[in-house]
Parts: sequence; C-alpha cells; structure tokens
Amino acid sequence: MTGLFITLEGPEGAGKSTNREYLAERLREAGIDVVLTREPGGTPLAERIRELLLTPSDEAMCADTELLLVFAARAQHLAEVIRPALTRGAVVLCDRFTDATYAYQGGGRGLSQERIATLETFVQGTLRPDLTLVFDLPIEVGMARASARGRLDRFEQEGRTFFDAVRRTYLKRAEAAPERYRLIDAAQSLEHVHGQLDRLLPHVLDVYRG
Ligand code: Z5A
Repeated sequence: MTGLFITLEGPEGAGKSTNREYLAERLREAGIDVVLTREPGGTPLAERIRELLLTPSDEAMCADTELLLVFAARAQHLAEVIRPALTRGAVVLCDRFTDATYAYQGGGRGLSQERIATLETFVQGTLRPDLTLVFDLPIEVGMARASARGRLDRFEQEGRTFFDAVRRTYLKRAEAAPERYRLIDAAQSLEHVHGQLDRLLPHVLDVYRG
C-alpha cells in the first residue's frame, strides 16, 4: 500500500474532529488526495453499528459485546474505505481507530490488552497506522467541552475514573512507541493547536513522500 494512514486520538472533547478538518485542508493545499473518515463508522453499515454503540439503552451492553461491535465496524470500514484509499495512494485521516479500543475497552472497561491484540491481528492483519496524533488534555476540560454540546452519548455518561483510565492508556501507548505517536497539547486555544499541527506538517509530508 502506498498511501499514509494517520489516526487522531484522545479523550472526548479534545478537538479531534475540529482539527481533522484543519489538517486535511493543509494536506490538500500540498496537492495530496485526502480521505477523511471516522470510527466507529465510516461506511453506512459501520455507521449503523456506531448507533448501537453510542445510543444509551435500558439494556446494559456487556464489555465483550462492545469490543466485538467495535471490531465488526472496523472490519467493514477497512474493507470499504481504508484499504482501497491506501492502495490508491491517498492519505487517510481517521478520527479514532484501534488505539481507542485499547483506551476505552482496555483502559476504561478493563478488558485485557491481549484479547484486544488478538482481535486487532484478526481484523487488521499487519495494518497499523503510520502516524497517530494524540490530542491530550485534562479530563475536566474535555468533559466540559463535550457537555456544552448537550445530550451525552453512552460513553460520555461514564464517570471520571473511566476517563482517567482512557487518558492514561493513551499516554502510556504514546510513550511506548514514540516513533509512531505525536502528542498534541489540546488544552490550548484552537489557534495554538493549529500552530502545533503546522509544525508537524513537514514531518507528515516527509513520511508520505518516503
Ligand atoms: N470508541 C470506543 O469505545 N472504542 C473504539 O475503538 C472507538 C471508539 C473507535 C465515539 O464518539 C465514541 O466511541 C468515543 C469512544 C468510542 N466516545 N467517547 N467519549 P464520538 O466520535 O462522538 O466522540 P469523540 O471522538 O470523543 O468526539 P468528541 O467528543 O466530539 O471529541 P473531539 O472530536 O475530540 O472534539 P471536537 O468535536 O472537535 O470538539 C469538541 C468541542 O470543543 C467543540 O465544540 C469544539 O468547537 C470545541 N473545541 C475544540 N478544540 C478546542 C480548543 N482548542 N479550544 C476550545 N474549544 C475547542
């Protein structure tokens, strides 16, 4: 595959969606074919699975069901969107991917990293992101941004302990593989976050152009 697979990660309200658009714009200005997508979701079927995952329900969803749904959506997304785009040489900018599974289902729900790794290999083979931007910020700042939007989804209804574990997992993974991860200080103003992305752009273009 000749494209570049970039994922954006971080706790809720970190600004991934907002900055995904900004980064896409900068890359397009450089003449690059960019595919913007998100998880869970990214295809009609995967978006239906997203609805199941995000909509609060009277029946509690067990952690294994959640994990399998996340990977079911991912299998569809990889087959329909991500792999074809990478094969034709595009940059894929994906709002969340398997690091979110390690952070939410692993850190948050307490499922074992080994079980997640088994599914990761089953669904993705050897495919991993080339670069992962972790938008990091104090949990209370992200929660305040998310709750200002109104109704909370199934994940957003979780408490502080859950989100602390999510953030810790992201930071641990970034620390363990600095060649793949870049930390973005997402607590700063949008202007400052854009500045951090601008400084990262030459690195992204270098990796893309080999
Ligand atoms: N999930 C999972 O459990 N396992 C998995 O494997 C995967 C996902 C792939 C997806 O929900 C949920 O699925 C997610 C994890 C779970 N749950 N949570 N929580 P989502 O896509 O709806 O949730 P999200 O990814 O957390 O989106 P978000 O809350 O919208 O966060 P964001 O995209 O990082 O933030 P944003 O929409 O760009 O910005 C949020 C608000 O803050 C917005 O009003 C912005 O204008 C504002 N903002 C952004 N940046 C700034 C700065 N720098 N200053 C001030 N205000 C800002």
